Amino acid sequence: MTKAPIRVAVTGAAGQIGYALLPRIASGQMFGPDQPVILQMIEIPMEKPMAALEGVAMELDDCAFPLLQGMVVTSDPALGFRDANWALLVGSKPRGAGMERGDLIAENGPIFTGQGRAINDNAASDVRVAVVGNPCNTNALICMHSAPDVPDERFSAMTRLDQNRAQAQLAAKAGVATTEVKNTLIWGNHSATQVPDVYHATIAGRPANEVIPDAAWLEGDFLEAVQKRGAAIIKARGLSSAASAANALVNHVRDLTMATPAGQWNSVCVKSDGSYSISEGLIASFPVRSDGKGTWEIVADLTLNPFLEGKIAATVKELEGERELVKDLL
Ligand code: NAX
Repeated sequence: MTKAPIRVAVTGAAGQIGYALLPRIASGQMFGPDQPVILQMIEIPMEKPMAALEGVAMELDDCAFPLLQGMVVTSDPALGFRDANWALLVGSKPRGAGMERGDLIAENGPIFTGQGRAINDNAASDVRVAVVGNPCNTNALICMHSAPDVPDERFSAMTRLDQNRAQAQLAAKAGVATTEVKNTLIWGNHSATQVPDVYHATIAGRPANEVIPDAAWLEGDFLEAVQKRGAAIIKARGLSSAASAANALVNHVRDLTMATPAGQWNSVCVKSDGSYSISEGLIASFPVRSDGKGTWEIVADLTLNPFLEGKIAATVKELEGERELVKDLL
């Protein structure tokens, strides 16, 4: 029997991540090869992005994807989020010249208040929300607080790209395929303070820090390479990560919808329950397992060494500072 379509709302749909993401969703890579989808693509009400979005929709038409059962092209969030089962919040205001991180947070706050309300009032009762637009943790926090009828555990933000970057770096250093590297993990904020954790990762079934017995590299160059990979891509390409970000969002949604293999986890920014000394209520990256039926849990009882404890304290401090900046919106 044919499945009912999933309605997927995507903001920033005419942007570069949107362009790489939409065909992946429409071809079945996010929700599966037998799951029809309807794409509800949302942009800002300005001539250029809306014209670009029309062009994206034309290209999606031209792919004749068997699973794509419909498209909505709109600048109206109420229409864009109507009956949505997933809301992928990719669009946000980019950092302008001379803008501090605090300015960026303040500028983006109202966008995510409005989108949270629109999701609250229009989306399907089972809606789940994934935030990519930066600063994604705090944007997700604002969105969650603006959608009181949607349970908090339905909100997430993305650190899967950072996890994938860490996995690729470890595989390259160890000279193995990426599939041999498991349980790389990101803690905290999706920012330069994020904490890539190799102390719980394995390479070919052995602890990563035994396979790569080079603490100076693991706590130095490796950490920096992951934290600063986004900047390195911008320097090389003149544009920020798009294909890898779209790929990570496909992974992120699958991480939350499919059962996580035994003994494994993925990095997902979710509402903190206070574990690992991460202040309760923050949206922070944790090791997360999904049961494949819509429920996830934070993996409990990992042991943190003093190095990780110190780094996690710093990223938590940054997240607390961001929460303080937007406290009027919460
Ligand atoms: P682009 O500037 O190419 O596209 C963003 C699009 O969002 C634009 O078309 C813009 O018109 C639209 N937009 C802005 N405000 C909107 C609103 N209120 N409603 C609907 N659409 C809106 O950026 P792109 O490269 O696609 O990146 C999008 C976001 O992802 C940025 O905030 C970026 O910083 C963030 N990223 C997050 C990553 C993560 O791992 N969490 C990694 C990749 C990326 O840097």
